Formats: sequence, C-alpha cells, structure tokens
Amino acid sequence: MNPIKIIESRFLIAATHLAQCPPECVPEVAFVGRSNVGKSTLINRILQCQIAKSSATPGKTTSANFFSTTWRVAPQETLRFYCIDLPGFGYAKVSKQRKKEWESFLSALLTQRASIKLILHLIDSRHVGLELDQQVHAFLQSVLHPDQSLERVFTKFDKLPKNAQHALYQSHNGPLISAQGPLNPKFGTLLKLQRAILKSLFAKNTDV
Ligand SMILES: Nc1nc2c(ncn2[C@@H]2O[C@H](COP(=O)(O)OP(=O)(O)OP(=O)(O)O)[C@@H](O)[C@H]2O)c(=O)[nH]1
Ligand SMILES: [Mg+2]
Repeated sequence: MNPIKIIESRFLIAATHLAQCPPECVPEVAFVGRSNVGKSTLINRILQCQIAKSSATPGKTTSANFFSTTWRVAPQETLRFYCIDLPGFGYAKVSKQRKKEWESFLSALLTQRASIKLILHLIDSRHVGLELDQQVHAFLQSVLHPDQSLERVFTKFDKLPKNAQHALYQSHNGPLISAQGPLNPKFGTLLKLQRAILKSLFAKNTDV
C-alpha cells in the first residue's frame, strides 16, 4: 500500500459570491456543518498544516475559503484537488440578513458548482440527530448529482466517553471520524479519511 505524501497546500481565495470562486478545473470537496462543529480544524488535519483558521468562538469562517492541495499517491502519480471551507450554519449571533445571504450563497455553491464531487457533512459526535442537521442532510441529498457523494463525518469524537464512542461507531457502521489529537485506530485513522476523499474525488482506490 502506497503512503500518501502531501506535496503542497495553499490558500487560493475567500469567496462570498459564486462569481468570486476559482475556475472549476479540479475536483473539490466541500466541508459543511453547524458553526463550530470543526470544519476548519478537519481541513487542517487532513492537509496536515495550519492553513484554515479555526477558533473556539463560533462564526469564525465567513466566506467560502478555497485551498488547493497536491498529493503524491504513488511514485509516479500526483493528484490535485480543492478543499472548500464553508461558513457554519445555525449560529445564533448572526443577523437575519447575513444569515439569508449565506444560505443563498451556500445553496447556490452546492447546487451549481459541478466540480464539487464530495460533500462532507460534519456532525458533532455529542449531538447526533439534531433537527437542523437532519434538514441539511435531506436538502443535500435532494440536490446531489449522480457523480457527487455525500458523507457524514463525526467530529469531537474524543469528547465522548469510551462506551459512547463504541456505540456511535457501531450504530453508524464504521463512520468517518475526525478528532483532534490521537484517535484510537480502532475507530478509523487520518489515512482512512484521506483515502475516502480520494476515492470520491477521483473514483480511485488508493488503498491497494
Ligand atoms: N476536542 C476537539 N475539539 C475540536 C475538534 N474539532 C474542532 N475542535 C475545536 O472546536 C472549535 C471550533 O473548531 P473550528 O474548526 O473553528 O470549527 P468550524 O466548524 O470551522 O467553525 P465556524 O468556522 O465558526 O463555522 C475549535 O476550538 C477547535 O479546536 C475535535 O475533533 N475535538
Ligand atoms: Mg471554520
């Protein structure tokens, strides 16, 4: 099995309108989820660098931030794609007007940008089944194109007691899990997440 080597990652642009987004020239993975769920943190974990700004205060990310990354997946093969860090939804302290603008931008981005091949819907492991998350998941499923996939990733898994970790893992049939710090390999690894992304973006199995 070839290891994955991240050759480079860089910030491209912060977009607040569709027209500001970069040309659709590579496959993209979009990170969607409630405010403070850990979207920016997960991008940093996947790319193995502090490239996306995260914060303990909700509402940190206020634009669609595009990051380009290039990975070596075999001695002679590199793959390039974009990660899109999005503003969170459900943040109470944002004005109604602002919320409306974000919602329409997010829904335009997710429905009209054909280069988005994978949407990762992040869910806080401690709050599984929230109505807002269910509504968003149903909306995403309803707008998904045949060549796009939607996956749930459970964040803040490390904050769950051990027995709850086992229960969540089993009830969701080995879901994708993100956690800050070391994760018990029984519950998945960073490599598993990275390979799942490559598989969706490039229809490519890199674990052989
Ligand atoms: N313990 C733990 N903390 C996490 C994890 N993921 C994120 N955090 C923390 O949660 C807080 C929010 O993380 P962000 O990555 O900024 O969350 P976000 O979803 O990008 O938030 P917005 O940009 O405001 O929508 C930060 O203090 C992170 O350190 C995790 O898996 N475990
Ligand atoms: Mg963020």
